[in-house]
Amino acid sequence: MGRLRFLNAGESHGPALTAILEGMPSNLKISVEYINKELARRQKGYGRGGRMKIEKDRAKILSGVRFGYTLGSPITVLIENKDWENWTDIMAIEGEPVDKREIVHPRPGHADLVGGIKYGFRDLRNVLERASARETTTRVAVGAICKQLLEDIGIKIGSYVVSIGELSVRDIIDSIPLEERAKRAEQSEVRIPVPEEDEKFKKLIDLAKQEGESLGGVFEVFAVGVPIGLGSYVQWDRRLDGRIAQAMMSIQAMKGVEIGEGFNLTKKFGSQAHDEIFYDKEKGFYHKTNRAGGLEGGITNGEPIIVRVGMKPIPTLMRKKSLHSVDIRTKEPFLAAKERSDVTAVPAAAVVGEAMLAYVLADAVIEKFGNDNWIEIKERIQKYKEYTKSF
Ligand code: EPS
Repeated sequence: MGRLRFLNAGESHGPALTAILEGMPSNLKISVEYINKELARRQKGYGRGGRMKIEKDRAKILSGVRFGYTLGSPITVLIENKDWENWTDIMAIEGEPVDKREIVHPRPGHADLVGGIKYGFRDLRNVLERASARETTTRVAVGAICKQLLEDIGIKIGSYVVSIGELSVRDIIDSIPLEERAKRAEQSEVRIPVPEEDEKFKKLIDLAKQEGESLGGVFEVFAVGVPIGLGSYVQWDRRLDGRIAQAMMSIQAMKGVEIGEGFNLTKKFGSQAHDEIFYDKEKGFYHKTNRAGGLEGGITNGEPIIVRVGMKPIPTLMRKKSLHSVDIRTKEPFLAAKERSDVTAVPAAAVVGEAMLAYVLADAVIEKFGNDNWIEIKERIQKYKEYTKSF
């Protein structure tokens, strides 16, 4: 089949979250510590709620890895929900509910109402448990495995936040190289590439918290060191830009994806919108600009892949006067349910975005170069890189 795939399972307050990643080649070195570091990165960010104080996400590998190397068989990752011990009654696998309270006031913007109607639930907890962004923990674990494959062939992925609410650093980061932006973002409590601006962002988040509000924002994810030729133009569902957009939009609360200069390109004349082609014996084919964000014709062009993703504010509001909703039993107007939640999760979402990009790129690498034995695949990639230079 030559493609990677993963499934995940688990409810937000169930015993654990699991993922099965299938299609990884054999003989790839995997570090569990690496996965755990990525999981910790996802848990950070100013503006997270109480749940992150309870959890210390750690990955347990149940299959597919032996003595630190992949076997080529499905890799199962398990992450326990520490909070489960507080939910054993409400989330019991068998028996009758002890706590008779049900969630009947759907939150506008959440899956609550549509999920309840679709699956026929009178207790909307049955929806929110799976719709929750808690699920992204497993995406980050899978992404961390994919990142290890990519790094072994020189592909690095990073991210940073460019705006939260009305506050933006987009105009002041132009001169900072991509990898430096990510490095600096690691020092920032809100993942911005200019940590000196943190206080402004934190004040806004504090204000939102005081008001019982939530905030969205924009983050950018990039990949450097990507060879020319991943993805394809020959069929719609093989176009890599489309695959990246789908992966990003599938993250909870995402409402927009741009690649490269994205919507800004629509305002320019053609002569100002494209990246001219140059050749150098050492570098091979290259561009001096990267407006296309590393993708032309659904194929990587060797320049960094740049993806910009827009996240809406989290639907759970702690305001006294919450948003209008309807009691699903009585059909009377009611104010939406309040649940413990985050004020903002844009910094964490950026880390999830990295994981999704890592997955899509690892999939594209495997699609192009095969998925049996990583040692053999790496040799093939090396030869291919020489070919693209001398083409
Ligand atoms: C999250 C865990 C959740 C939320 C958040 C993300 O935990 P809990 O619901 O127990 O507080 O903090 O999810 C949402 C905001 C949502 O609407 O789903 C996590 O692990 O990232």
